[in-house]
Amino acid sequence: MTRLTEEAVKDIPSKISCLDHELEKRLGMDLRNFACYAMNVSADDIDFSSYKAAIVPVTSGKGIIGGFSRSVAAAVETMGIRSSVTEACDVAGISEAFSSDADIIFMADDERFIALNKRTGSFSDNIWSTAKGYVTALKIAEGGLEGKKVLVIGAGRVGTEAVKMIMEEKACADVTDILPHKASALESRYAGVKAIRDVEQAIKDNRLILNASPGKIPGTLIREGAVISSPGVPYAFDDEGEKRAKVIIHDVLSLGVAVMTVASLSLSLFNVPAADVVAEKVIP
Ligand code: PYL
Repeated sequence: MTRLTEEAVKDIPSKISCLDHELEKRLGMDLRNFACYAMNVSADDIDFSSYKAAIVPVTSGKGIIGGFSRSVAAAVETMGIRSSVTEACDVAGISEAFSSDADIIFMADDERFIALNKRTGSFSDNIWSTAKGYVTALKIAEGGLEGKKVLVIGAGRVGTEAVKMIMEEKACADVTDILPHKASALESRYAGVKAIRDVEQAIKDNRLILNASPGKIPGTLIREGAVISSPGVPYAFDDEGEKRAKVIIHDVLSLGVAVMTVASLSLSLFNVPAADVVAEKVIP
């Protein structure tokens, strides 16, 4: 997954409310309602104001991304959950969060970004949540995916989760990746998935696209009326692509954060059996 940069996240806190309105305009739901829809729970069943979130900056690996924790806090706050960034980082930050009245603790290193629910001992994951968010956005924008074909660009962790979810929607997927063996691996794993080598032809051939890659996509390849859901960072599309597409759903962080927030809460709400759980039980 591409590592975000300070530049990519710097405007999120100041722009989060217009992102919320933008989502409402495009998909008919604000961030909170969209995330509940994606997780198949009713927003009325969650008292968001009764929760508190703590975001712990993590210095491991490539270190802290300036503005990342504040951006996560801004997205969670937009959903009606009081949020703050811990003073301390790493383990000291986790103990600060545990000793505070925070119910959900967010933390991200270079490999994983999780939301740990202190009340239930379960956690949700950003990769799964981002894929869930962008497949759901595609489904809403298209009015359903059943019986349709989606081109998934990028067979990384988000793209792979997205392929699984597209299959669960009774659709089929063409997958392409700069490393052909990654697309072929998905083809051999899932019936209904086809690995495609010629990405340019694939983009020309497909009206439904989920772009989970960091590459630029020339607008001249995009079909008129294409419906595109694009978690990939950096943003892939030029003016021509925006003109030709019916809709392009993209944001840098908030959609995945919103879904992972509801995913971490919904376990405490419905006590979902472990087998169906979207997150993993950390404390049996
Ligand atoms: C979660 C984002 C979405 C896209 N790429 C993922 C990424 O950049 N992961 C690294 C996050 C590092 C955060 C850093 C901090 O500021 O706490 N450890």
